Amino acid sequence: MILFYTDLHIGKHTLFDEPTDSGYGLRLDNIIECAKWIADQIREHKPKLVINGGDTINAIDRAVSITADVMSAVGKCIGEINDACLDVGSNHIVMLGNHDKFNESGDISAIDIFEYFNDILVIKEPEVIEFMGYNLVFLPHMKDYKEADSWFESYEGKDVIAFSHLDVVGVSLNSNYSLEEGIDVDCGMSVYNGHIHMHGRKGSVLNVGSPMQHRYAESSEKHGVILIKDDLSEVFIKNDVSPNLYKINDLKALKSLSDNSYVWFEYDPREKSLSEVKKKTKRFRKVYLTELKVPIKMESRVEVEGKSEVEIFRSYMKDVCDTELDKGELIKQGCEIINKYIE
Ligand SMILES: [Mn+2]
Repeated sequence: MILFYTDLHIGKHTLFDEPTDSGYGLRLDNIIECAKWIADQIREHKPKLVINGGDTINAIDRAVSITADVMSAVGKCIGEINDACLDVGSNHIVMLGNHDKFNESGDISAIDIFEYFNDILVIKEPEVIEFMGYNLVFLPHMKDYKEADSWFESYEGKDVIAFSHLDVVGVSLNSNYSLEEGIDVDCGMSVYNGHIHMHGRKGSVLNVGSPMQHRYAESSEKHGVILIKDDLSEVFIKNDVSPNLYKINDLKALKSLSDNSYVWFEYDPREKSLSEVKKKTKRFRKVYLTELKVPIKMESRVEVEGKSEVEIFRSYMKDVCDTELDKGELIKQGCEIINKYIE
């Protein structure tokens, strides 16, 4: 049995981050929690091999985000998972993802630190390993899809399982963007792919998905890991520990969300009061409430002419407000506004 997990993206880049008692902050706390959940799955299912499909560390932005707390979290996360592997006697392989790379080739990468530990096998180049009667093809991140396809072709029809961190043609990276280039989905062998955070199958490629949600746009019911049994049947293990992230402004949509959610709710004060919204969102694990921005409609824009600011203002009053400038009235209204804010 093989357990495949991928795309931990250890780093602080997120919209949901704030200081926490642990000192790591909310984002790193959540990833550590997720890594512990993966360790629990390893202890429970006792796979012979554990494969990390890449993008372990979010180092893609030339390492600016790799601060001491991030490095500590990396140790904690991979340490937890590797301890579980040692406990049940599984091998642990960590593959290279694009976010781990320092340079295009990836010969310098954030996962190089694991090469110095005996218990972890780091794979940065395409490689084939024989394991329990199967050929396991490993295809870490590369931009040359033809090379990837040629690996698939050369092993077609044998007892092969592939593990990759690659773009896949036609697959959505998130709800806003889908890929135009990538590997062929009809390559004729079972491919378990990382890189794509949304779980789903496309041809013979199973995009396993990240074990937790990293961004709002990756909202999906399915985040977790995959177990591949010895008869090659697969089981998806859903992660119910890590929160779902939502940014919404529709009160009715709140009903269907699980309690284990971080909800950024934009409320319209003309429709619902803050206290009502607070009541309706109380059950969620974390809630951020902000007032809905009222967008400016393009058709409501009016060009006003004038040379000086006073002239522009006068013409605005005349053309748009259909009233002549009344200084006394303006002062009165100004004072009312100021008083409102001083209260
Ligand atoms: Mn990736």
